[in-house]
Amino acid sequence: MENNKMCVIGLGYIGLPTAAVFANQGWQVTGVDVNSGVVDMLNKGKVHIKEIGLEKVLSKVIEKGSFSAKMVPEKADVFIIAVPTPHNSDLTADLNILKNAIRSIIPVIEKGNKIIVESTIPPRTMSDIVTPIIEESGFDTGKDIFLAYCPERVLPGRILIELFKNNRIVGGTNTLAAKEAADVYRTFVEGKVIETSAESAEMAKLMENTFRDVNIALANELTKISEALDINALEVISLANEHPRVNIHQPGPGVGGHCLAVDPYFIIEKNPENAKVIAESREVNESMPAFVVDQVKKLVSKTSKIAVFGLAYKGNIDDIRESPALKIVNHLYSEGYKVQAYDPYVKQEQVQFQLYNYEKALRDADVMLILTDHNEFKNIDWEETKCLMKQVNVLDTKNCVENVTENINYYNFGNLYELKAIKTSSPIY
Ligand code: SAJ
Repeated sequence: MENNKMCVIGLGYIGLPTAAVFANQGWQVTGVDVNSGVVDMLNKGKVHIKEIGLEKVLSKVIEKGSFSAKMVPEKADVFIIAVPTPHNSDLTADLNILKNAIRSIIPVIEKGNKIIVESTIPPRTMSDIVTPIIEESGFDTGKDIFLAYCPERVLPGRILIELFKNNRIVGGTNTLAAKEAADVYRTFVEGKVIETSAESAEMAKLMENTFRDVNIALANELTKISEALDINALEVISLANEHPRVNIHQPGPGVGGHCLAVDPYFIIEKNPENAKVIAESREVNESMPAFVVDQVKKLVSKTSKIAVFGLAYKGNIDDIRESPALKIVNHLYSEGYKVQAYDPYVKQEQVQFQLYNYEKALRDADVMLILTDHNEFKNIDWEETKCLMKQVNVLDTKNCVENVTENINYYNFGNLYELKAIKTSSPIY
């Protein structure tokens, strides 16, 4: 392959798997990261992030000499930028890391190079922020440099599969740039590689996650309305979804993760006057942790012990970023509850409060509060639970328990209205 030198800036969840896959497909890849510890580890064939199959591919490409990690960028034909775009305290995007990454490649770029940004960014960032940085250094992005935006769409745990299989959107700052950048992905992507403008690609990426956030907000709002009107929200969702063109999402304790709970703000900041449904949806989803605590308050008095089951933002992973469970735990502590939190995937060093094992979490507890749909929580051993807990109240905010039996007090988002009848001013036991 000619013109096959690539430099990937940012060796995190997206950059590292991307660099490893390109290196395994015949590209000569230099991976760049500002963290010297990460660079040293990678050069020894050890990965710093958990992802199925990644270490194997990395060792292979290091052995065949097609990948090496460095702290500064080198000359290449293609540059891929995959650095984080965190948000500021006012929820606007902090683009400093992205700007520094672009500036870091300026000394090594040459006419004819392709620069592709994969980081999630607010709409118009390519034209309003990235393009000027490159043009100020004397290059004409209309003809010297091919500049494009290609959002990532992979799901942790399946990254190496999805990098090959998923369709990709490649938005150029002009049509030639879109084609040149798309051809880079066509060297290995099996899905469709669709060429478009940078603005459409930026907005499409954000709308994919915003679509989910808004739809989850609708399910959460339905839960609140149904609780007030004594209606089973979960039954309503499954009935409505019998319609061939309806797909109401599942309600829950809130929306977590580094995508759905963050990306909508990148749209809101650019056009708050019009982003009304998007902003309201964020508010509804952000209100869910308090709503869950309100249900706990109806169920048991404030001195009770709560066995919190699940801290990760979604099932079967250890990721706690933006997890609503953390907000709920902190809220319960501040209300005076004794919290005994357990998560089979999350380690003590990831959180500020004490973690318990399964048995200790349930011991003398008054409520089992399920906040994550881990597979481990689908079939609870009720006999053991009865021995450990003071009273078997279960509040399953993810509707994930499959073996509910009659002689436990089981609540999910379908029968919350039953809690209204319970008076917690005097303890119910
Ligand atoms: N959730 C609900 N109800 C639902 C579905 C999800 O409350 O019906 C909650 C989950 O519990 C979780 C949150 O939403 O707290 C987010 O979970 P998720 O699985 O929907 O999304 P992520 O953030 O893990 O991954 C998403 C994916 N995007 C879409 O499905 C549109 C993924 O493909 C993207 O790669 C990723 O965001 C990203 O990087 O943008």
